[in-house]
Amino acid sequence: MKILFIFTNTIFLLYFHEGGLGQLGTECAKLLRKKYGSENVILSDIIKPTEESLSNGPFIFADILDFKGLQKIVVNYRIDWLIHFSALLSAVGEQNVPLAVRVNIEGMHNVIELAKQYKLRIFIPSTIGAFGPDSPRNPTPNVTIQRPRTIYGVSKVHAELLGEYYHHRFGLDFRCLRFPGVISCDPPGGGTTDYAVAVFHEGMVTRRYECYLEPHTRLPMIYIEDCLSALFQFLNTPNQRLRRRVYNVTAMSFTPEELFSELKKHVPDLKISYKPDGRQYIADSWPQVFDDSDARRDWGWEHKYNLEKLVESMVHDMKKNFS
Ligand code: AKB
Repeated sequence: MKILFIFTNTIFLLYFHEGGLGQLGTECAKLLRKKYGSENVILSDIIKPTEESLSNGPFIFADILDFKGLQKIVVNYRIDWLIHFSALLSAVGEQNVPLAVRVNIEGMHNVIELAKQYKLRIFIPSTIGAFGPDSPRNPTPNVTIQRPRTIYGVSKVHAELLGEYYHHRFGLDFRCLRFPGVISCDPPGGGTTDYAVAVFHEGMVTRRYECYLEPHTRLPMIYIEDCLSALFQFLNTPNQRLRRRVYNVTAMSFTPEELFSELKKHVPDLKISYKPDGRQYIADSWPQVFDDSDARRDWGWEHKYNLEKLVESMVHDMKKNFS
């Protein structure tokens, strides 16, 4: 009975550039392992894991571009739930569009087909980056115009639509949350919202930070704990309560200036300068305020962290982790 439970509840986390061992994946695996047992959550990547990631539970090599290899894993480990974080994020995707197409689009084709063939439940995150300059920016509703101008955004709209299609056409249990910038102690991974992570890493050590976005650039954000709660709650919501497969979620919206002034309450000698680069163009096309009322109504989503609590918690964790 127990063994059956283990196999039928095995969760499979895939990672390429941002995922299993990336900002979301590591933390997500910790949470799921606590809830479902370490052995039931398999973390995967194509890069060498750290000692820490190996100590928490099983880890295997998996390449999302190798469909046969993925089939073998699903069969051998009797996987029944797939969480697919693999993606090149917005800024890094613009630097290597062909690779972003392979990882974000071809990789997604592989995992969705795998999920269909083996009747796996599948979660794929989307992003505020799935919107573009033609979308309403304040607030950005769940259903509206989506014409993103980054390959990352284009690949995420594609994933949302293909996932919905597989759900309606083949009955696939596809679920997707559109996340805003996620803030955690893990190092930033090539996104446009990363300044809000980097300022803690660089600013708290060197007492200086050069921001690549203009001071008034407002973007939606969420603290990692809230992000994981949203994910966990959403994954566990019964199908009949979901009115859609793709939901916006968020916790707050702030500008670099607002974040830095909150951080200065803890680090008064922090010196900030601004040198906007190409990421400004991306940020200017994204939502400023994200409307997640559908998630709040349908499955009871509620955030706990506002800007003040987020900064307090980040400062505390950074001091603990890096002292
Ligand atoms: C990025 O900035 O690319 C990501 C995101 C908002 O999806 N953090």
